[in-house]
Amino acid sequence: MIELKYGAEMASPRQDQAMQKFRENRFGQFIHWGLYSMQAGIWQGKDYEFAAEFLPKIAQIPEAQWARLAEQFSIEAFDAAEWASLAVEAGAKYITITAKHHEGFCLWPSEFTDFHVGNAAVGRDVLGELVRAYEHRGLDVYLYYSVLDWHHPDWRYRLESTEDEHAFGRYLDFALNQLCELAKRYPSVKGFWFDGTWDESVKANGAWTWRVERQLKELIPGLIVSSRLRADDFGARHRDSNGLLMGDYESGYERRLPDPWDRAVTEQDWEACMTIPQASWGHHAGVWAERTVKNSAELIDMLAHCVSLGGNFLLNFGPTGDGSLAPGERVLAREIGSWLSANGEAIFGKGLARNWAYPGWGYFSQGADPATVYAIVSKIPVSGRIRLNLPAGLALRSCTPLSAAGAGVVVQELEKSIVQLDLSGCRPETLVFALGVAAAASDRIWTEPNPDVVN
Ligand code: JFZ
Repeated sequence: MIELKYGAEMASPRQDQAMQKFRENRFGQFIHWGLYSMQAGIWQGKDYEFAAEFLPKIAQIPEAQWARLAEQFSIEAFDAAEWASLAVEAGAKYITITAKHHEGFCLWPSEFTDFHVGNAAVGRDVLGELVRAYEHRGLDVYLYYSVLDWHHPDWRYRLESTEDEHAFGRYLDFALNQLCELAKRYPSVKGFWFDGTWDESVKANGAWTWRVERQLKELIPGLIVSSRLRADDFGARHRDSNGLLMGDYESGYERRLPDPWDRAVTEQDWEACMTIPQASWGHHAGVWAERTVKNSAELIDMLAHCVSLGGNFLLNFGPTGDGSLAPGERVLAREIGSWLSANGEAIFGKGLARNWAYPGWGYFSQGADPATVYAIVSKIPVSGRIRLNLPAGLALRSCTPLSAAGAGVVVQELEKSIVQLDLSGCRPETLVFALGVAAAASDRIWTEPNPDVVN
């Protein structure tokens, strides 16, 4: 073990109530919203085929010109209660909002900069409205904060001179002040999701990242902080130089999920974040983004995939620049929500089904009850039949579809631990459904390994 001052604080996952709540929530709504939402990936009529929140960099827009967009941020169609309603309809249990993205524009009236909603056309504390609206509907609120800041004059990518070091030192004070300000203004938030910490300048300041985590946790007991904040004494990120996870959960799964058989990820808490189009977090109005939009069956598959490996799924929404929700995203939210209202039992508070190998046609999940396993069927084979390979020593007791979609399932016990489910009678229009499988110790004990279980 290397001696570290600013390494991981814990060797194993937190078990306190706040962390358990994070874990049970499983499905969250990510919101990327800022000045970039108004431009929606388009500048002077040109569709920039890149993440909309990166437009000022991609289209090389001068900083001062970009900052003036705040004068147009009047968000007349914005209604925090309506956003919260949609999140509830989607079945989300928490929300992570971009308090400040790379552009530096703050959704709360910050004391430490003029570049905020209070000075924009809207002139209100938009973040405060969101925090209250979402909490009112029972959702946990997390704040996204980008340490990278394209607007602040003291931001540096790397530290090449003493002048850089002084400037960046001022920047870090500024960012810490803003973070403490957020914690004091919105003390009910459950956590912080950090971003923009990959540059050399931040990596050279592992001590600062350590201090930020500590101070925020002193201000808000039980606070949950993503691994993306941290660097250690040597600039190692997410994991310290000893390989231990920093922060409370791994937040590095971004637009990708672990392999569905990769059980190593279950050793810690983790969350994957995902865009609806292929690669834009901010609302993008171009055809480019529209072409790649995922459908609800794909997103539900991803949610189940995460849950089956003990992870959370944070699905991103990009509201438009006038404050209204994007129509296509409303539809998806409702479709996911209606699936969850029938099948949520297989998702919320569930995680790895320890003894059940990855089945290929979908995912297994399990909660505290060892006798019940959920089979989430998301890839029905052409044959219309799937196999349930039961762990050695278990026999099937019952198999109950959670929704009408699975009602036509026919259970055929083949031999020993192999059960076949014939799905040809299930409603063909339904692409994903969950079954509750109750398995009990078998009265027919066998000890030889099951040749059909692939390890
Ligand atoms: C970052 C942001 O740049 C982006 O705008 C968005 O907010 C997203 C959630 O986070 O983008 C990243 C960050 C990390 C990786 C990739 C994109 N990564 O580690 O692969």
